[in-house]
Amino acid sequence: MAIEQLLILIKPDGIKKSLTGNILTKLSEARMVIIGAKAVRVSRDLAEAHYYHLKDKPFFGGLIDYIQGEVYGKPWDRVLAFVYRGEDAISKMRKIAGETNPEEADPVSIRGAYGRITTKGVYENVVHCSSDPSEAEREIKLWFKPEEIVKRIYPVKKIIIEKEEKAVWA
Ligand code: IDP
Ligand code: MG
Repeated sequence: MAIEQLLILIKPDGIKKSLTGNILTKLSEARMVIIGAKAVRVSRDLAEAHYYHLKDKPFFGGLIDYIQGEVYGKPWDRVLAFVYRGEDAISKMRKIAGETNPEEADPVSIRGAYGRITTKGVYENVVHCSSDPSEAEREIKLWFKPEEIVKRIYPVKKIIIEKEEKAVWA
């Protein structure tokens, strides 16, 4: 038993199909706590960094287009990103998410219930779910800044940034 945290993304197909509520309800069965949450328009750099370990796969190009969501048009070209934390969070959440291939996933899992494989071969599997603690740490640090998470889960350092342009409420 270990306290873990992980990154969950509701991918653009989940948003377009209005599945956000259903997905969060299913995930809540694991009784984990949300410690970070936001909407993100995914840049190509972020998409490629997130899936860098798959860059040599034949489906990589389609996967990057999918996670960026531009094919779905506005306002669906975004994802919802969450950090969940709790006991054995990764295995519990992966079980609820289901297997990668939506056709092989348990039909009661999120991917089994809501996912599909497109005629172009893209696995539209509705959610991303980190698969081990080191992947989770890499992904959380890629998607979230320390101040966007309500708990100090990893060490931080203080730096002074001078002359940085930043938008504030007018
Ligand atoms: P995971 O999301 O279950 O951890 P990974 O192997 O890390 O699975 O793959 C990342 C994503 O890449 C998957 O969620 C899916 O969208 C896509 N993907 C994985 N394998 C295939 C494939 O064989 N064909 C098409 N897309 C795939
Ligand atoms: Mg993975």
